[in-house]
Amino acid sequence: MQIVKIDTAPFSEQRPGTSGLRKKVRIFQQPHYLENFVQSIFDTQQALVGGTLVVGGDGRYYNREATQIILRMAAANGVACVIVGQGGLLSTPALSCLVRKYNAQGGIVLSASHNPGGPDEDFGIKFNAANGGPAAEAVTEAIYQRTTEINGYQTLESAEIDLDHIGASRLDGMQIQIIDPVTDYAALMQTLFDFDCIRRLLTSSHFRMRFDAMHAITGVYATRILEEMLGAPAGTVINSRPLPDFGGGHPDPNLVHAHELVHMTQGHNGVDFAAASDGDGDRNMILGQNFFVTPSDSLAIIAANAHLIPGYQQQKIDGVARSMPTSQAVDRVADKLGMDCFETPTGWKFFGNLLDAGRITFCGEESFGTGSSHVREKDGLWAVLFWLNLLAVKQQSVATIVQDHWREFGRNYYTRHDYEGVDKAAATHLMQDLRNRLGSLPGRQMQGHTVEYADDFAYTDPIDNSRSEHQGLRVGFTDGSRIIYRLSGTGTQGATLRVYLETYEATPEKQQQATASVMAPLVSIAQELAQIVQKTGRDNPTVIT
Ligand code: G16
Repeated sequence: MQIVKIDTAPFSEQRPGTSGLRKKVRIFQQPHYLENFVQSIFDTQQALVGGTLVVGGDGRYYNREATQIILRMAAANGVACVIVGQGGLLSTPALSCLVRKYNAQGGIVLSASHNPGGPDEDFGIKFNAANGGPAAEAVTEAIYQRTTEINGYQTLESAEIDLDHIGASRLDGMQIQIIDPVTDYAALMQTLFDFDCIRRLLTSSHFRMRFDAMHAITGVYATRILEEMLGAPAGTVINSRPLPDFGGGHPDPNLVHAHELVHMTQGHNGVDFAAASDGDGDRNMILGQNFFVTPSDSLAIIAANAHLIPGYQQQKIDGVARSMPTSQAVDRVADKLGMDCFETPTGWKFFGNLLDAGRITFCGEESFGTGSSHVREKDGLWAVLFWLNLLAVKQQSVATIVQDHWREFGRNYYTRHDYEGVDKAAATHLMQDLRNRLGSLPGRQMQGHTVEYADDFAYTDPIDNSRSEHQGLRVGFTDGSRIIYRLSGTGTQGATLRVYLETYEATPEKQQQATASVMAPLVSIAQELAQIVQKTGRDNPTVIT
Protein backbone atom coordinates (compact mmCIF):
# COMPACT_ATOMS: atom_id res chain seq x y z
CA MET A 1 0.00 0.00 0.00
CA GLN A 2 1.12 3.47 -0.79
CA ILE A 3 1.97 5.98 1.96
CA VAL A 4 1.01 9.42 0.72
CA LYS A 5 2.13 12.78 2.00
CA ILE A 6 -0.50 15.46 1.80
CA ASP A 7 0.38 19.15 1.98
CA THR A 8 -1.67 21.13 4.42
CA ALA A 9 -1.75 24.42 6.29
CA PRO A 10 -2.58 25.12 9.94
CA PHE A 11 -6.13 25.87 11.08
CA SER A 12 -6.60 28.40 13.80
CA GLU A 13 -8.34 27.37 17.01
CA GLN A 14 -7.24 23.75 17.37
CA ARG A 15 -6.43 24.23 21.02
CA PRO A 16 -8.11 21.50 23.13
CA GLY A 17 -10.48 22.71 25.84
CA THR A 18 -11.33 21.10 29.20
CA SER A 19 -11.46 17.71 27.54
CA GLY A 20 -10.08 17.52 24.01
CA LEU A 21 -10.92 19.37 20.83
CA ARG A 22 -14.68 19.82 20.45
CA LYS A 23 -16.19 21.59 17.46
CA LYS A 24 -19.17 21.42 15.17
CA VAL A 25 -19.15 18.38 12.87
CA ARG A 26 -18.95 20.64 9.82
CA ILE A 27 -15.71 22.11 11.09
CA PHE A 28 -14.26 18.62 11.48
CA GLN A 29 -15.47 17.72 7.98
CA GLN A 30 -13.37 20.42 6.33
CA PRO A 31 -10.60 18.84 4.27
CA HIS A 32 -7.48 18.22 6.40
CA TYR A 33 -9.01 19.51 9.65
CA LEU A 34 -9.14 16.22 11.55
CA GLU A 35 -6.00 15.01 9.78
CA ASN A 36 -3.98 18.02 10.97
CA PHE A 37 -4.92 17.33 14.56
CA VAL A 38 -4.24 13.60 14.30
CA GLN A 39 -0.87 14.18 12.63
CA SER A 40 -0.03 16.60 15.44
CA ILE A 41 -0.67 13.78 17.89
CA PHE A 42 1.65 11.44 15.99
CA ASP A 43 4.31 14.13 15.57
CA THR A 44 4.44 14.84 19.29
CA GLN A 45 3.83 11.35 20.74
CA GLN A 46 6.85 9.46 19.48
CA ALA A 47 6.11 6.41 21.67
CA LEU A 48 3.25 5.59 19.31
CA VAL A 49 5.73 4.74 16.56
CA GLY A 50 6.12 0.98 16.86
CA GLY A 51 3.62 1.05 19.71
CA THR A 52 -0.02 0.22 20.39
CA LEU A 53 -2.89 2.69 20.14
CA VAL A 54 -6.51 2.19 21.25
CA VAL A 55 -9.20 3.93 19.18
CA GLY A 56 -12.91 4.23 19.82
CA GLY A 57 -15.75 6.68 20.09
CA ASP A 58 -19.26 7.15 21.35
CA GLY A 59 -20.92 6.40 18.02
CA ARG A 60 -21.95 9.94 17.27
CA TYR A 61 -22.20 11.25 13.73
CA TYR A 62 -18.76 11.19 11.99
CA ASN A 63 -17.40 8.49 14.37
CA ARG A 64 -16.98 5.93 11.58
CA GLU A 65 -15.40 8.30 9.07
CA ALA A 66 -13.00 9.63 11.69
CA THR A 67 -12.02 6.09 12.71
CA GLN A 68 -11.15 5.25 9.10
CA ILE A 69 -9.03 8.38 8.79
CA ILE A 70 -7.18 7.69 12.05
CA LEU A 71 -6.45 4.04 11.20
CA ARG A 72 -4.96 4.95 7.82
CA MET A 73 -2.86 7.70 9.37
CA ALA A 74 -1.75 5.43 12.21
CA ALA A 75 -0.49 2.88 9.67
CA ALA A 76 1.30 5.56 7.67
CA ASN A 77 2.92 6.92 10.83
CA GLY A 78 4.38 3.59 11.90
CA VAL A 79 2.01 2.53 14.70
CA ALA A 80 2.45 -1.23 15.19
CA CYS A 81 -0.99 -2.15 16.45
CA VAL A 82 -4.35 -0.45 16.83
CA ILE A 83 -7.04 -1.89 19.09
CA VAL A 84 -10.48 -0.72 17.95
CA GLY A 85 -13.89 -1.31 19.48
CA GLN A 86 -16.24 -3.12 17.10
CA GLY A 87 -17.97 -0.60 14.86
CA GLY A 88 -15.47 2.03 16.04
CA LEU A 89 -17.28 2.12 19.39
CA LEU A 90 -15.82 2.36 22.88
CA SER A 91 -17.03 4.18 25.94
CA THR A 92 -14.43 6.56 27.33
CA PRO A 93 -13.87 4.53 30.54
CA ALA A 94 -13.66 1.31 28.52
CA LEU A 95 -10.97 2.89 26.34
CA SER A 96 -9.07 3.84 29.46
CA CYS A 97 -9.39 0.27 30.72
CA LEU A 98 -8.03 -1.12 27.43
CA VAL A 99 -5.05 1.24 27.28
CA ARG A 100 -4.03 0.09 30.74
CA LYS A 101 -4.77 -3.60 30.29
CA TYR A 102 -2.91 -3.95 27.01
CA ASN A 103 -0.06 -1.57 27.93
CA ALA A 104 -0.83 0.66 24.97
CA GLN A 105 1.13 3.85 24.44
CA GLY A 106 -2.07 5.89 24.18
CA GLY A 107 -5.64 6.13 23.03
CA ILE A 108 -7.77 8.36 20.85
CA VAL A 109 -11.32 9.04 22.06
CA LEU A 110 -13.84 10.25 19.50
CA SER A 111 -16.54 12.06 21.43
CA ALA A 112 -17.99 15.40 22.36
CA SER A 113 -19.29 13.80 25.54
CA HIS A 114 -22.66 15.19 26.61
CA ASN A 115 -22.95 17.60 23.68
CA PRO A 116 -25.61 16.76 21.05
CA GLY A 117 -24.63 14.81 17.93
CA GLY A 118 -25.63 14.88 14.27
CA PRO A 119 -24.49 16.65 11.09
CA ASP A 120 -25.17 20.07 12.60
CA GLU A 121 -24.03 19.26 16.10
CA ASP A 122 -20.78 18.44 17.84
CA PHE A 123 -17.84 16.11 17.37
CA GLY A 124 -14.65 15.80 19.35
CA ILE A 125 -11.27 14.12 19.61
CA LYS A 126 -9.08 13.63 22.65
CA PHE A 127 -5.70 12.01 23.18
CA ASN A 128 -5.26 9.79 26.23
CA ALA A 129 -1.81 8.95 27.52
CA ALA A 130 -0.27 5.57 28.38
CA ASN A 131 -1.83 5.67 31.85
CA GLY A 132 -5.24 5.57 30.13
CA GLY A 133 -6.14 9.08 31.22
CA PRO A 134 -6.67 12.36 29.39
CA ALA A 135 -3.30 13.80 28.45
CA ALA A 136 -1.80 16.32 30.85
CA GLU A 137 -1.89 19.99 29.93
CA ALA A 138 1.74 19.97 28.80
CA VAL A 139 0.93 17.23 26.26
CA THR A 140 -2.22 18.86 24.92
CA GLU A 141 -0.32 22.12 24.66
CA ALA A 142 2.45 20.41 22.65
CA ILE A 143 -0.17 18.90 20.31
CA TYR A 144 -1.78 22.29 19.94
CA GLN A 145 1.55 24.00 19.22
CA ARG A 146 2.20 21.44 16.50
CA THR A 147 -1.18 22.23 14.89
CA THR A 148 -0.09 25.84 14.54
CA GLU A 149 2.92 25.00 12.35
CA ILE A 150 1.90 21.80 10.58
CA ASN A 151 2.41 21.70 6.82
CA GLY A 152 1.67 18.11 5.93
CA TYR A 153 0.37 14.75 7.07
CA GLN A 154 0.87 11.12 6.15
CA THR A 155 -1.82 8.67 5.27
CA LEU A 156 -2.31 5.49 3.33
CA GLU A 157 -4.28 4.85 0.21
CA SER A 158 -6.47 1.91 1.12
CA ALA A 159 -9.92 0.49 0.65
CA GLU A 160 -12.54 0.93 3.37
CA ILE A 161 -11.38 -0.84 6.55
CA ASP A 162 -13.78 -3.39 8.02
CA LEU A 163 -14.62 -2.19 11.54
CA ASP A 164 -17.47 -4.59 12.18
CA HIS A 165 -15.96 -8.05 12.38
CA ILE A 166 -14.15 -9.05 15.54
CA GLY A 167 -10.67 -10.33 14.82
CA ALA A 168 -7.23 -9.33 13.62
CA SER A 169 -6.25 -7.96 10.22
CA ARG A 170 -3.39 -5.98 8.74
CA LEU A 171 -3.26 -2.57 7.19
CA ASP A 172 0.11 -2.35 5.51
CA GLY A 173 2.57 -3.08 8.35
CA MET A 174 0.07 -2.34 11.12
CA GLN A 175 -2.07 -4.86 12.94
CA ILE A 176 -5.72 -3.98 13.55
CA GLN A 177 -7.51 -5.78 16.38
CA ILE A 178 -11.27 -5.32 16.31
CA ILE A 179 -12.53 -6.27 19.76
CA ASP A 180 -15.83 -6.55 21.55
CA PRO A 181 -16.19 -3.16 23.26
CA VAL A 182 -17.70 -4.53 26.48
CA THR A 183 -15.81 -7.73 27.42
CA ASP A 184 -12.67 -6.29 29.04
CA TYR A 185 -14.58 -3.53 30.80
CA ALA A 186 -17.17 -5.94 32.19
CA ALA A 187 -14.38 -8.22 33.44
CA LEU A 188 -12.86 -5.28 35.30
CA MET A 189 -16.22 -4.47 36.91
CA GLN A 190 -16.47 -8.07 38.11
CA THR A 191 -13.22 -7.66 40.02
CA LEU A 192 -14.59 -4.62 41.87
CA PHE A 193 -18.20 -5.42 42.69
CA ASP A 194 -20.14 -8.31 44.20
CA PHE A 195 -22.11 -9.38 41.13
CA ASP A 196 -24.00 -12.12 43.03
CA CYS A 197 -25.19 -9.68 45.62
CA ILE A 198 -26.25 -7.15 42.96
CA ARG A 199 -27.99 -9.91 41.00
CA ARG A 200 -30.08 -10.83 44.04
CA LEU A 201 -31.17 -7.20 44.35
CA LEU A 202 -31.95 -6.73 40.67
CA THR A 203 -33.98 -9.92 40.44
CA SER A 204 -35.94 -9.32 43.64
CA SER A 205 -39.58 -8.45 43.15
CA HIS A 206 -39.23 -5.58 45.65
CA PHE A 207 -36.71 -3.62 43.63
CA ARG A 208 -37.29 -1.70 40.44
CA MET A 209 -34.61 0.10 38.50
CA ARG A 210 -34.26 2.02 35.24
CA PHE A 211 -31.05 3.02 33.47
CA ASP A 212 -31.30 5.68 30.79
CA ALA A 213 -28.60 5.25 28.16
CA MET A 214 -29.92 8.34 26.33
CA HIS A 215 -29.37 6.58 22.96
CA ALA A 216 -25.65 6.78 23.59
CA ILE A 217 -22.78 4.38 24.08
CA THR A 218 -23.68 3.02 27.53
CA GLY A 219 -26.71 1.33 26.00
CA VAL A 220 -24.34 -1.35 24.77
CA TYR A 221 -22.57 -1.67 28.13
CA ALA A 222 -25.61 -1.39 30.40
CA THR A 223 -27.67 -3.92 28.46
CA ARG A 224 -24.87 -6.46 28.61
CA ILE A 225 -23.89 -5.88 32.25
CA LEU A 226 -27.20 -5.02 33.93
CA GLU A 227 -29.63 -7.13 31.95
CA GLU A 228 -27.55 -10.01 30.56
CA MET A 229 -24.94 -10.51 33.31
CA LEU A 230 -26.84 -9.29 36.36
CA GLY A 231 -30.31 -10.46 35.45
CA ALA A 232 -32.17 -7.15 35.57
CA PRO A 233 -35.52 -7.51 33.78
CA ALA A 234 -35.52 -6.72 30.06
CA GLY A 235 -36.47 -3.08 29.65
CA THR A 236 -34.47 -1.95 32.68
CA VAL A 237 -32.20 -0.12 30.23
CA ILE A 238 -34.18 2.49 28.33
CA ASN A 239 -33.11 4.38 25.21
CA SER A 240 -30.56 1.63 24.86
CA ARG A 241 -29.82 1.78 21.14
CA PRO A 242 -26.88 4.10 20.36
CA LEU A 243 -27.81 6.52 17.59
CA PRO A 244 -25.54 8.95 15.72
CA ASP A 245 -27.73 11.86 16.81
CA PHE A 246 -28.74 10.39 20.19
CA GLY A 247 -32.31 10.37 18.96
CA GLY A 248 -32.23 14.15 18.67
CA GLY A 249 -31.67 14.46 22.41
CA HIS A 250 -28.99 15.99 24.51
CA PRO A 251 -27.06 13.08 26.09
CA ASP A 252 -26.36 14.87 29.32
CA PRO A 253 -27.46 13.01 32.45
CA ASN A 254 -28.96 15.78 34.53
CA LEU A 255 -32.40 16.72 35.81
CA VAL A 256 -33.16 18.73 32.68
CA HIS A 257 -32.01 16.48 29.88
CA ALA A 258 -32.88 13.13 31.51
CA HIS A 259 -36.39 14.28 32.42
CA GLU A 260 -38.00 11.07 31.11
CA LEU A 261 -36.01 9.09 33.67
CA VAL A 262 -36.60 11.60 36.45
CA HIS A 263 -40.33 11.24 35.85
CA MET A 264 -40.06 7.46 36.35
CA THR A 265 -38.77 8.00 39.90
CA GLN A 266 -41.59 10.28 40.93
CA GLY A 267 -44.71 9.54 42.95
CA HIS A 268 -45.63 6.50 45.08
CA ASN A 269 -45.08 4.23 42.15
CA GLY A 270 -41.68 5.66 41.24
CA VAL A 271 -38.85 3.18 40.73
CA ASP A 272 -36.45 2.57 43.64
CA PHE A 273 -33.30 3.41 41.74
CA ALA A 274 -32.58 5.17 38.47
CA ALA A 275 -29.41 6.24 36.76
CA ALA A 276 -28.29 7.76 33.49
CA SER A 277 -25.05 8.19 31.62
CA ASP A 278 -23.88 10.57 28.92
CA GLY A 279 -22.78 10.35 25.29
CA ASP A 280 -19.46 8.62 25.95
CA GLY A 281 -20.36 6.84 29.18
CA ASP A 282 -18.18 8.65 31.65
CA ARG A 283 -20.81 10.74 33.45
CA ASN A 284 -23.55 9.49 35.74
CA MET A 285 -26.67 10.70 37.49
CA ILE A 286 -28.02 8.79 40.50
CA LEU A 287 -31.68 8.97 41.57
CA GLY A 288 -33.79 7.23 44.18
CA GLN A 289 -37.56 7.24 44.49
CA ASN A 290 -38.43 10.96 44.57
CA PHE A 291 -34.79 11.68 45.29
CA PHE A 292 -31.86 13.22 43.43
CA VAL A 293 -28.31 12.57 44.63
CA THR A 294 -26.03 15.47 43.78
CA PRO A 295 -22.78 14.30 42.18
CA SER A 296 -20.88 15.96 45.03
CA ASP A 297 -22.84 13.96 47.62
CA SER A 298 -22.43 10.81 45.57
CA LEU A 299 -18.64 11.16 45.73
CA ALA A 300 -18.75 11.72 49.49
CA ILE A 301 -21.01 8.69 50.02
CA ILE A 302 -18.81 6.50 47.84
CA ALA A 303 -15.74 7.50 49.85
CA ALA A 304 -17.52 6.95 53.16
CA ASN A 305 -18.78 3.47 52.20
CA ALA A 306 -15.83 2.02 50.32
CA HIS A 307 -15.29 -0.58 53.05
CA LEU A 308 -18.57 -2.24 52.00
CA ILE A 309 -17.50 -2.85 48.40
CA PRO A 310 -15.26 -5.86 47.61
CA GLY A 311 -12.85 -4.08 45.27
CA TYR A 312 -12.03 -1.46 47.88
CA GLN A 313 -12.41 -3.16 51.24
CA GLN A 314 -8.96 -4.70 51.25
CA GLN A 315 -7.17 -1.47 50.55
CA LYS A 316 -6.53 1.51 52.74
CA ILE A 317 -8.14 4.53 51.15
CA ASP A 318 -5.37 7.09 51.45
CA GLY A 319 -6.94 9.98 49.71
CA VAL A 320 -9.72 11.52 47.67
CA ALA A 321 -9.89 14.45 45.30
CA ARG A 322 -12.52 16.74 43.92
CA SER A 323 -12.48 19.54 41.40
CA MET A 324 -12.54 22.99 42.96
CA PRO A 325 -16.20 23.80 42.16
CA THR A 326 -17.39 20.43 43.51
CA SER A 327 -18.99 20.74 46.94
CA GLN A 328 -16.89 20.16 50.02
CA ALA A 329 -19.00 17.19 51.16
CA VAL A 330 -16.14 14.77 50.46
CA ASP A 331 -13.75 16.96 52.45
CA ARG A 332 -15.80 16.23 55.56
CA VAL A 333 -15.61 12.49 54.95
CA ALA A 334 -11.86 12.72 54.40
CA ASP A 335 -11.44 14.75 57.53
CA LYS A 336 -13.36 12.29 59.70
CA LEU A 337 -11.82 9.17 58.20
CA GLY A 338 -8.29 10.53 58.13
CA MET A 339 -7.79 10.64 54.36
CA ASP A 340 -5.97 13.28 52.33
CA CYS A 341 -8.27 15.47 50.26
CA PHE A 342 -7.07 17.32 47.15
CA GLU A 343 -8.77 20.23 45.40
CA THR A 344 -7.92 20.30 41.70
CA PRO A 345 -9.01 22.45 38.76
CA THR A 346 -11.96 21.32 36.65
CA GLY A 347 -10.94 18.56 34.23
CA TRP A 348 -10.37 14.88 34.82
CA LYS A 349 -6.78 15.22 33.60
CA PHE A 350 -5.87 16.86 36.90
CA PHE A 351 -6.61 13.66 38.83
CA GLY A 352 -4.21 11.59 36.71
CA ASN A 353 -0.97 12.29 38.60
CA LEU A 354 -2.61 11.78 41.99
CA LEU A 355 -4.07 8.46 40.87
CA ASP A 356 -0.81 7.31 39.28
CA ALA A 357 1.12 8.20 42.43
CA GLY A 358 -1.34 6.23 44.59
CA ARG A 359 -2.26 9.36 46.54
CA ILE A 360 -6.00 9.01 45.91
CA THR A 361 -8.47 6.19 45.33
CA PHE A 362 -11.67 8.14 44.57
CA CYS A 363 -12.24 11.38 42.76
CA GLY A 364 -15.17 13.26 41.38
CA GLU A 365 -16.66 16.39 39.99
CA GLU A 366 -19.90 18.26 40.32
CA SER A 367 -20.36 17.83 36.57
CA PHE A 368 -21.74 14.30 37.09
CA GLY A 369 -18.35 12.61 37.08
CA THR A 370 -17.21 10.03 39.61
CA GLY A 371 -14.40 7.52 39.41
CA SER A 372 -11.65 5.61 41.11
CA SER A 373 -8.18 4.26 40.56
CA HIS A 374 -9.54 1.36 38.46
CA VAL A 375 -9.18 3.47 35.28
CA ARG A 376 -8.03 7.02 34.54
CA GLU A 377 -11.36 8.43 33.34
CA LYS A 378 -14.55 9.10 35.19
CA ASP A 379 -16.83 6.14 34.82
CA GLY A 380 -20.62 6.29 34.63
CA LEU A 381 -21.50 2.63 34.84
CA TRP A 382 -18.91 2.05 37.57
CA ALA A 383 -20.74 4.62 39.72
CA VAL A 384 -24.06 2.92 39.01
CA LEU A 385 -22.64 -0.48 39.98
CA PHE A 386 -21.11 1.03 43.12
CA TRP A 387 -24.52 2.37 44.13
CA LEU A 388 -26.23 -0.93 43.31
CA ASN A 389 -23.69 -2.82 45.39
CA LEU A 390 -24.22 -0.36 48.24
CA LEU A 391 -28.01 -0.65 48.05
CA ALA A 392 -27.73 -4.43 48.00
CA VAL A 393 -25.48 -4.50 51.07
CA LYS A 394 -27.32 -1.88 53.09
CA GLN A 395 -30.82 -2.93 52.09
CA GLN A 396 -31.91 0.68 52.44
CA SER A 397 -33.39 3.19 50.03
CA VAL A 398 -31.26 5.77 48.25
CA ALA A 399 -32.91 8.53 50.29
CA THR A 400 -32.18 6.82 53.61
CA ILE A 401 -28.53 6.29 52.71
CA VAL A 402 -28.09 9.93 51.74
CA GLN A 403 -30.02 11.35 54.69
CA ASP A 404 -28.09 9.18 57.15
CA HIS A 405 -24.91 10.47 55.54
CA TRP A 406 -26.03 14.07 56.05
CA ARG A 407 -26.85 13.39 59.69
CA GLU A 408 -23.36 12.08 60.23
CA PHE A 409 -21.33 14.52 58.14
CA GLY A 410 -23.64 17.49 57.65
CA ARG A 411 -25.27 18.51 54.38
CA ASN A 412 -23.65 20.62 51.69
CA TYR A 413 -26.57 22.17 49.84
CA TYR A 414 -25.41 22.66 46.28
CA THR A 415 -26.61 24.02 42.99
CA ARG A 416 -25.09 25.08 39.67
CA HIS A 417 -26.51 27.76 37.38
CA ASP A 418 -25.42 27.69 33.74
CA TYR A 419 -25.85 30.60 31.37
CA GLU A 420 -25.34 28.96 27.99
CA GLY A 421 -24.65 30.60 24.64
CA VAL A 422 -23.65 33.93 26.16
CA ASP A 423 -21.77 36.37 23.96
CA LYS A 424 -18.07 35.44 24.36
CA ALA A 425 -16.82 38.99 24.76
CA ALA A 426 -19.50 39.79 27.34
CA ALA A 427 -18.67 36.65 29.35
CA THR A 428 -14.94 37.39 29.25
CA HIS A 429 -15.56 40.95 30.34
CA LEU A 430 -17.76 39.78 33.24
CA MET A 431 -15.01 37.48 34.48
CA GLN A 432 -12.26 40.05 34.07
CA ASP A 433 -14.24 42.73 35.82
CA LEU A 434 -14.97 40.46 38.77
CA ARG A 435 -11.34 39.33 38.84
CA ASN A 436 -10.29 42.98 39.11
CA ARG A 437 -12.60 43.50 42.08
CA LEU A 438 -11.69 40.35 44.04
CA GLY A 439 -9.18 42.17 46.25
CA SER A 440 -11.86 44.53 47.54
CA LEU A 441 -14.34 41.82 48.55
CA PRO A 442 -13.01 40.29 51.81
CA GLY A 443 -14.88 41.74 54.78
CA ARG A 444 -17.79 42.92 52.65
CA GLN A 445 -21.27 42.15 54.05
CA MET A 446 -23.92 40.93 51.60
CA GLN A 447 -27.41 39.92 52.68
CA GLY A 448 -26.22 38.65 56.04
CA HIS A 449 -23.14 36.92 54.58
CA THR A 450 -19.59 38.19 55.14
CA VAL A 451 -16.96 37.55 52.49
CA GLU A 452 -13.99 35.74 54.02
CA TYR A 453 -11.81 35.33 50.93
CA ALA A 454 -11.99 35.96 47.19
CA ASP A 455 -9.40 34.64 44.76
CA ASP A 456 -8.61 33.40 41.28
CA PHE A 457 -7.99 29.67 41.78
CA ALA A 458 -4.56 28.38 40.78
CA TYR A 459 -3.23 24.86 41.30
CA THR A 460 0.22 23.44 41.71
CA ASP A 461 0.23 19.72 40.99
CA PRO A 462 1.76 18.06 44.05
CA ILE A 463 3.41 15.36 41.94
CA ASP A 464 5.06 17.23 39.07
CA ASN A 465 4.75 20.81 40.35
CA SER A 466 3.10 21.98 37.14
CA ARG A 467 1.10 25.13 37.65
CA SER A 468 -2.38 25.92 36.28
CA GLU A 469 -3.65 29.48 36.68
CA HIS A 470 -7.06 31.13 36.23
CA GLN A 471 -9.11 28.07 37.04
CA GLY A 472 -12.18 29.89 38.38
CA LEU A 473 -13.06 32.80 40.65
CA ARG A 474 -13.88 31.81 44.23
CA VAL A 475 -15.77 33.87 46.76
CA GLY A 476 -15.94 32.24 50.20
CA PHE A 477 -18.03 33.41 53.14
CA THR A 478 -17.37 33.14 56.87
CA ASP A 479 -20.15 30.54 57.30
CA GLY A 480 -18.46 28.19 54.81
CA SER A 481 -20.71 29.09 51.86
CA ARG A 482 -19.03 29.54 48.49
CA ILE A 483 -19.82 31.05 45.12
CA ILE A 484 -17.62 30.10 42.17
CA TYR A 485 -17.60 31.55 38.67
CA ARG A 486 -16.04 29.78 35.69
CA LEU A 487 -16.33 29.81 31.94
CA SER A 488 -16.91 26.33 30.56
CA GLY A 489 -14.17 24.79 28.46
CA THR A 490 -16.37 22.27 26.67
CA GLY A 491 -18.95 24.30 24.76
CA THR A 492 -18.82 24.91 21.03
CA GLN A 493 -21.01 27.99 20.74
CA GLY A 494 -20.45 31.35 22.41
CA ALA A 495 -19.55 31.08 26.08
CA THR A 496 -21.15 29.24 28.97
CA LEU A 497 -20.91 30.96 32.32
CA ARG A 498 -21.13 28.52 35.21
CA VAL A 499 -22.00 29.72 38.69
CA TYR A 500 -21.56 27.12 41.42
CA LEU A 501 -23.17 27.69 44.82
CA GLU A 502 -22.73 25.83 48.06
CA THR A 503 -23.76 26.21 51.66
CA TYR A 504 -23.25 23.91 54.65
CA GLU A 505 -25.88 22.79 57.14
CA ALA A 506 -24.83 20.76 60.18
CA THR A 507 -28.18 20.68 62.00
CA PRO A 508 -30.19 17.56 61.06
CA GLU A 509 -33.55 19.34 61.49
CA LYS A 510 -32.52 21.82 58.80
CA GLN A 511 -31.27 19.27 56.29
CA GLN A 512 -34.61 18.49 54.62
CA GLN A 513 -35.32 21.85 53.00
CA ALA A 514 -35.73 22.45 49.29
CA THR A 515 -32.36 23.33 47.74
CA ALA A 516 -33.80 26.24 45.74
CA SER A 517 -35.14 28.04 48.81
CA VAL A 518 -31.98 27.47 50.86
CA MET A 519 -29.82 28.75 48.02
CA ALA A 520 -32.00 31.75 47.07
CA PRO A 521 -30.01 34.34 49.07
CA LEU A 522 -26.69 33.11 47.66
CA VAL A 523 -28.13 33.09 44.13
CA SER A 524 -29.04 36.71 44.44
CA ILE A 525 -25.63 37.59 45.92
CA ALA A 526 -24.01 35.75 43.01
CA GLN A 527 -25.99 37.71 40.44
CA GLU A 528 -25.27 41.01 42.14
CA LEU A 529 -21.55 40.36 42.66
CA ALA A 530 -20.87 39.58 39.03
CA GLN A 531 -23.62 41.82 37.63
CA ILE A 532 -24.83 38.91 35.58
CA VAL A 533 -28.05 40.47 34.35
CA GLN A 534 -26.39 43.74 33.33
CA LYS A 535 -23.38 42.10 31.69
CA THR A 536 -25.01 39.16 29.91
CA GLY A 537 -28.54 40.44 29.37
CA ARG A 538 -29.80 37.21 30.93
CA ASP A 539 -32.38 37.33 33.72
CA ASN A 540 -32.20 33.62 34.38
CA PRO A 541 -29.83 30.71 33.86
CA THR A 542 -30.47 28.30 30.97
CA VAL A 543 -29.94 25.17 33.06
CA ILE A 544 -30.06 24.69 36.82
CA THR A 545 -28.68 21.47 38.25
C1 G16 B 1 -15.38 17.33 30.84
C2 G16 B 1 -14.22 17.15 31.77
C3 G16 B 1 -14.67 17.30 33.19
C4 G16 B 1 -15.36 18.64 33.37
C5 G16 B 1 -16.50 18.76 32.40
C6 G16 B 1 -17.14 20.13 32.40
O1 G16 B 1 -16.28 16.30 31.01
O2 G16 B 1 -13.64 15.89 31.62
O3 G16 B 1 -13.55 17.20 34.00
O4 G16 B 1 -15.84 18.76 34.68
O5 G16 B 1 -16.02 18.55 31.09
O6 G16 B 1 -16.19 21.06 32.01
P1 G16 B 1 -16.58 22.54 31.70
O7 G16 B 1 -17.18 23.06 32.98
O8 G16 B 1 -15.29 23.19 31.34
O9 G16 B 1 -17.62 22.55 30.61
P2 G16 B 1 -16.88 15.55 29.75
O10 G16 B 1 -17.85 14.57 30.33
O11 G16 B 1 -17.53 16.63 28.93
O12 G16 B 1 -15.71 14.94 29.06
